[in-house]
Amino acid sequence: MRKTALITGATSGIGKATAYELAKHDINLILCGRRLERLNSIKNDLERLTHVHILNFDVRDKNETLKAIESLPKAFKIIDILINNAGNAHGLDPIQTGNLDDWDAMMDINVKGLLYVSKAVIPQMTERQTGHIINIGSSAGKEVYPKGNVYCGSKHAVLAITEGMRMDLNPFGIKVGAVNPGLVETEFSKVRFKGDAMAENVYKGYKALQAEDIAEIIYFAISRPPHVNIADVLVLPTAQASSTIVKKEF
Ligand code: NDP
Ligand code: 8X3
Repeated sequence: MRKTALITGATSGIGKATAYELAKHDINLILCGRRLERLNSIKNDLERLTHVHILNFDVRDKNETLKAIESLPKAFKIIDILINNAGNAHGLDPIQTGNLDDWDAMMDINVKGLLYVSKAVIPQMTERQTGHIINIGSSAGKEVYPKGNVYCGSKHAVLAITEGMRMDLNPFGIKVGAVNPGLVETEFSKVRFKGDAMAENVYKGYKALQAEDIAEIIYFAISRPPHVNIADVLVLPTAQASSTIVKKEF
């Protein structure tokens, strides 16, 4: 029987690449994001391969999130795979000059948004005693770097929540894991630096991971046999040894 996956942050980067990867493998898709035009265009593209439903909401809004997931039509009500991917860094500033709106955005989207979506999806998984949740963490969830303060804090929280979910959902046979990428060339830096040209330098001088690299790892994780749970993966570009060590050639 075909499975259904709900992907947050499916309009760009890792989430979008994951939608394309899963569609190739006959997985039905619920694609979420705020940019409706993009959701519609991805839906049009992928409907040749699989069944697609879009949900247009902001994960920061608790009520909107719960309502959107509640509104799923019958054919999409059973969610087998939840990929909590929506998120971004906002700013790269020392703690003493950090921007409160940036801090709110990171905690509200990366941490609380992930919780709201999970809260809406988990009950039908516990009821059916099956399901798979993959949270997109980061190398920043394993290691703090200068000026990374709140973003690193949000991703450390994602990893703690992932472990907590795995423990609490263990009696229900639900798989929970985290995929933690290092530097991936997406719109991430454009968002972090608010469109500043600086964003382009982040991926210069070395081969960064591509969104498709992460999408393939996510598919690998969800295609393991029932007794295998990929609990935690750290994946870096070959040029990256740690958050602060990247071999660049110009
Ligand atoms: P992108 O900026 O390309 O994609 C981010 C996605 O998140 C978009 O689809 C965006 O959709 C969605 N999103 C952002 N804010 C909200 C919101 N408030 N409500 C709903 N959706 C939202 O970045 P990436 O693909 O790189 O990032 C995806 C995940 O991977 C994030 O959790 C990020 O922290 C993580 N990550 C990224 C790394 C990198 O180097 N790129 C490395 C490690 C982890 P829309 O704007 O349409 O709502
Ligand atoms: C994204 C990777 O190093 O920019 O999570 O924090 S990093």
